Amino acid sequence: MTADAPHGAEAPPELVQLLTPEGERVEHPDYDIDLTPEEIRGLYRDLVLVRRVDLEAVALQRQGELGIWASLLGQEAAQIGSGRALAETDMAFPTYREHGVAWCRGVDPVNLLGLFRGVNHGGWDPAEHNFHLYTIVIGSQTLHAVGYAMGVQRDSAEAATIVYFGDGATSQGDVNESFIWASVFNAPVVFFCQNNQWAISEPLEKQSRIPLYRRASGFGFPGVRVDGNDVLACLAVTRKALADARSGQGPMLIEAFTYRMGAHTTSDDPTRYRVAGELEAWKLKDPIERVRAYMFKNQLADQEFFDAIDAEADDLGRDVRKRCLALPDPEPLAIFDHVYAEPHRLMDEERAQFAAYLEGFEG
Ligand SMILES: Cc1ncc(C[n+]2csc(CCOP(=O)(O)OP(=O)(O)O)c2C)c(N)n1
Ligand SMILES: [Mg+2]
Repeated sequence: MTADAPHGAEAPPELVQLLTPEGERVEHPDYDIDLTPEEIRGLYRDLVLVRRVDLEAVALQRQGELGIWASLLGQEAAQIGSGRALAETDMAFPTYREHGVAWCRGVDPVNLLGLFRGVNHGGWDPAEHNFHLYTIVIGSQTLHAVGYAMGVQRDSAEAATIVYFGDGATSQGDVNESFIWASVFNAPVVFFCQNNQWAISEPLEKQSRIPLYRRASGFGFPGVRVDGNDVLACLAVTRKALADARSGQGPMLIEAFTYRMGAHTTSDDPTRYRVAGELEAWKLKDPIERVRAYMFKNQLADQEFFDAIDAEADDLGRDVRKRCLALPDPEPLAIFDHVYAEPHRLMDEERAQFAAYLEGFEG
């Protein structure tokens, strides 16, 4: 604040929040949102259904039906809020945990399960859904996204790109390079960092001495920290950032402050490195409970609505499970099929070698 700022003017609160953990609607000077009861009910439905798909996937992994699963538990609001902010022509680049964003982009959850079951390499057409394939190499998708956004810019198209990454990813060179390119070329890209406090067993303190959103200023573009467990705030902040990007105002970093309530993946045991009290504290900030409380208080839905959503979630869980178990095993040689769009000599050689290896098992 400068010395001549008007009396009473205060810096905006660091964390953009529109819905408290108790379900109270609060105002923010820079961000607001006016949703119909129908739209609020739609967001609630998204949150519940996505959590149900996630729980089913964890159960399937535990039963040996998936090789691994990266749970989004606790991050539903960050993903649904930002995902529902996207226009159809916007493009999204996910990590491996963006099941909620995939849902918003119309990707069948069974495709996600197929990837973690090891029977497909993604299973959806990124161009059809404007949702890129999952990316495991930490942070690399930020460069792909900036390149894509620069292409959009050169086509003079009015579309924004959003790219998801974690708190740990902010330490990667790729992410920092992508910040530079985005800034210097004023690329229409929104960097959406889900700060879930952990990068496997590494806590946030090992990644940064300052709040992550403030990193953006060093690269020359704005950053904002939003309550990542508040679906309304995530929607409002992302909507504005995407609109700014589309209208030529360049990149923006959104830090969605949230918490990974589950393990890093089903291969991880968080009790080895974090205390139980931390999880208990974050359970009180649950992204779904606060919307439910808000809806109850303001009579935006009755018990019948909540029961119907629960029933729909159970049906979805059953359906996803059934279709996951019915996924056919691919031909072993199919692994070489979509590595390159066109025939490739190295692939041909490797396919031939692998075919000979497989033949060694017969007879
Ligand atoms: C380049 C690279 N280095 C290391 C890994 C192994 N790895 C997988 S997930 C992960 C942690 C990522 O943490 P964060 O960016 O916070 O995302 P989160 O999983 O918490 O959503 C690491 C180090 C990897 N996949 N890619
Ligand atoms: Mg993380």
